[in-house]
Order: sequence, then C-alpha cells, then structure tokens
Amino acid sequence: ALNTDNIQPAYQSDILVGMKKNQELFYFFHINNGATFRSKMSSDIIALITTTTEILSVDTQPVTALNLAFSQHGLNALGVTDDLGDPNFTNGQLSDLTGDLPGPIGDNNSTWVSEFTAGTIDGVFLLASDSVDNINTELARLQATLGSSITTLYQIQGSARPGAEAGHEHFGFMDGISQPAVNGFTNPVLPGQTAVDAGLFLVGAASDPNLAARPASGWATDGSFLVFRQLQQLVPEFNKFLTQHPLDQNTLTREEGSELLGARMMGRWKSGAPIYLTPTRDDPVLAADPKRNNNFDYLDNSNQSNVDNHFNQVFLLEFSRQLLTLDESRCPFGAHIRKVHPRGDLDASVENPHFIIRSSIPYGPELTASENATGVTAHDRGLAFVAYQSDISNGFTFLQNVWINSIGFPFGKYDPTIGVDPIIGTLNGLGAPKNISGLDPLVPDLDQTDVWHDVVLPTDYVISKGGEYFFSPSLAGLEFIAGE
Ligand code: N7H
Repeated sequence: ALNTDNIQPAYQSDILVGMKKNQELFYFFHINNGATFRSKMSSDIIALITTTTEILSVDTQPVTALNLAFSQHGLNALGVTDDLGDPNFTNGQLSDLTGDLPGPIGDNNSTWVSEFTAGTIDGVFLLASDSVDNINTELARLQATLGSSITTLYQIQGSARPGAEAGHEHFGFMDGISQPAVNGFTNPVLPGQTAVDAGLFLVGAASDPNLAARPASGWATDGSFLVFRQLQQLVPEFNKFLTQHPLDQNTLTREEGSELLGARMMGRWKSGAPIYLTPTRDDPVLAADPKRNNNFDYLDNSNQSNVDNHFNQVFLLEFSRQLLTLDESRCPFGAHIRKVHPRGDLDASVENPHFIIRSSIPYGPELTASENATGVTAHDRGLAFVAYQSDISNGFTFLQNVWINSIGFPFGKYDPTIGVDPIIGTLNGLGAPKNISGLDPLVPDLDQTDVWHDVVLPTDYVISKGGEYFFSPSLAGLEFIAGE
C-alpha cells in the first residue's frame, strides 16, 4: 500500500506501483523525426501517460495504462542535451558488456538479439491492460498518431501466467513478494521490509545521492532509470536438472528432493515461502501471509525447532571446525534472494544503498508437452525484467556484477568460493558449468579432509538476450522534452 498524501500526480505509474495488469507490451521504437515526435507528445501522448495516483484508484485506472521512457540515444534524437548524471545510462547497456569477458554485467553479446545490439532503440512504450486486444487497440492509436516519426524496432508481449500460476514466473516460483519500502510512501511497512529513502529510486528527490549531478533546470526530477532485460529461461532444462539431482534421498521422495534443490537455489519454495523460515518443507499458509513471508534476516539461529536433526548435525560439524560465521543450514549463502538482498549478512553499521524496485512480467508461452518430454526448450520464454533506481551503478549493475556474478559473495563467510547466483548468475554468459556451495544440506561444504563439496550446475538456465537503459521522466519532464 502507498500513502497517497505524499504522491504527487507526477510520477509514471510503473516506478512505485507497477502496471497492475495481466498483460504488458514492451514496444521499442526508433525516432525518425524528433520535431514531429515532440509535437505529438504535446498534442496527444502526454495526456495518455498513466501516473501513480491514477493507477492506485480503480476509479481512475485507464483501460490500458501507458508509460514512456527514453534511452540516451532517444534523448539525443529529441534534442535534449542535458547530462542526466548517470554514466551507465549515457553509454547504454551494450557498453556494459565491453572489456574482457566476463564483461561488467557478465553477458556475452553473442546471446543478445540484434535489436538490442544495434544500439538504435530510442524509446519504449509500456502498454498494460487486461487483454492483448486492448493493448493492440491502444498501440494502433499511438502508431496512427506518431505516423512515420517512429519505426517499430522490437516488441515483447509479457503475460501473467494462467490460473493458479498467476504471479509465478516460468520456473514456477512466486515472484513480487519482497520490495523495498519507500520512506514517505509505503504505509504500512511490512515486517522484514527495509525502508529506504525515495532518492534511491526517484531522481532529484532530496535524498538522491547524485543530486548535484542532475540537470540544473530540474526537469529530470521525479523520474527514474528503467533497466530493461530480456532474460530467457530454459525451463525444461532447469526442471530436468532438478529431477536428476534430488536432495536428501534418505528421508525425501525423489520429487520432494527435487523441490528442495530448487527451493535452496531460489531461497523460497515455489509458493513463495522463504526457506529460511521453513527449511525442510513448503508452507503455503506462511507464503500467503504478507506479515510473515518476508520477515527474516538470515541472522536468527535461535529458533531451530523446525529444522530437521540432520541439518543440525551438518551445522555442528562445520561449527566444530570453527569455520562458521553464520550457518547455511536454513538457506544457502548463495541462494538467489540472499545474493540480491543479503539482509543481515551485510555490515549493519552501513546503510545498504543497493535496492531496486522490480516490475517484471513473464513473457512467452506455457511449456508444451513435447518440451516437457524432451527436456529441451523449443519456444522462447522468460522474464521481461524491469528494475527502477536513481543510480544504475548502485542498483542493477552493482547487483549483477558485484553480488550475483561474484563467486565470493556474500563475503566473509567460512567458504570463500560460494559460487555465482545459481538462478541468474553466470561465469561467461555462455553457460560455462559453475560450482555452487551450500545447496545440499546433508553434505558439508568442506569435509574433514578439506575437500569442498559443491553442486555443479552444468550450464546457465537463464540467458540474457539483451536490454537497454531508459529514463522514465515525470509528467513535467515529458513536457520539458516536448518543448512546452
Ligand atoms: Fe530475482 N524468479 O522468479 O525465479 N527473483 N529473478 N532478479 N530478485 C526474486 O522475493 C527471478 C533477477 C531480485 O528482497 C524472487 O519477491 C528470475 C535479476 C531481487 O529478498 C524470485 C529472474 C535481479 C529480489 C525471482 C530474476 C533480481 C528478487 C522471489 C530472471 C537483479 C528480492 C520473490 C529470469 C539484478 C529479494 C520475491 C529480496 C526476488 C526470480 C532475475 C533481483 C522467485 C526467474 C536480474 C532484488
């Protein structure tokens, strides 16, 4: 919930709230004629842009919500010469791949689609509605308005998954549970939620760490940097790996053992229940309770009553070797949600600025029977990943580079080679096998003869197909760009 008193009518809706619809089209375009585009922004487009206040109330929610964001290439095409004070944005996402592999964000550009490697994307419209028909109607209207001033470069149709899978991404895990609370906006703050300053997300807010670097005229104020990534998920391959490597075959069925491995890679069960709170079996009631499903910090080892004895034996074995700073019996150090939000693993005396607001949606069809049977992906599917932040190098690139793809992070544990994030981490962007520690709760990472026991993931199950950095201006910012 958001405290509407503090929301100006100015922000684009996706930044703080999301689009709140089951269908969302990402429509990437090139600007052929900046002057015409700006004049159409003034006469038609800006009036159609959906704001935070509009999306929050059912009475004012449009049939099809619309947001608009520009790349640096696009701002140049529109004659905007101000430096926004974010070098990653200025240089574009493609430039974060250059240098020796693994590149700064770990992708290899050979997996990118040509639309993203061309570097010609100027802007993106986000169109969201209950049906694809509604979206197509709105898109046709935009295209008729903008005529030859734009060219379509690429489209990704995102869709919530059907039925009981709604809210779950293609691997089957519930998404969108943990977001930072924004001081002044989020009310109430839920147990376990970290409250951070609005300036981590909104450019030009009083708490924006780069305030001095923003355009002096203030037009960028209340905008946010939108990181877009097309992340393909190899679902049948991922499922096959889990099926072939069930954990704890002493006490679990094969199916349960495979579920446990997936949950320990993610840090949550498919229901969304955090394994830190329920390490040995899923708990859908806990998963559905917003007051409990995010309330943990990886620090509390006092309540181990629900941890099976054999987990404790491993815990004690490692403890006795005096190698332990914290234990991973309840959640591996390298689990996806622990890598990207390490909570109590970080030095408590330093405020963590590495937060993003996620607004992603799955894309691509449901798994087919033949993909299931063969274990081989035949249709492109994955996550249309969207993250907002006021500083890309504090947000997305930091997470990707320093935490997700660092084998040593979280630093300072007894194991210096925890491995990359087992869900989205990569060693070379090309599926090189990777060692992940701590996944099997029955096998100590380091045994009595100083041999490390890792689970080896034979390849990457998430592959980047590329993306771009955009700036999502406030309504006043859009008016400035239009030249009003
Ligand atoms: Fe992740 N997934 O659905 O499998 N993510 N993520 N993510 N992610 C999260 O806690 C997933 C990706 C974050 O506060 C959940 O809300 C997939 C990137 C952050 O504890 C699930 C992909 C980045 C969190 C997934 C993917 C992040 C988070 C648990 C790619 C950043 C919050 C649901 C295909 C660069 C962590 C929840 C917290 C949670 C999935 C990518 C970041 C299920 C499939 C690239 C910050």
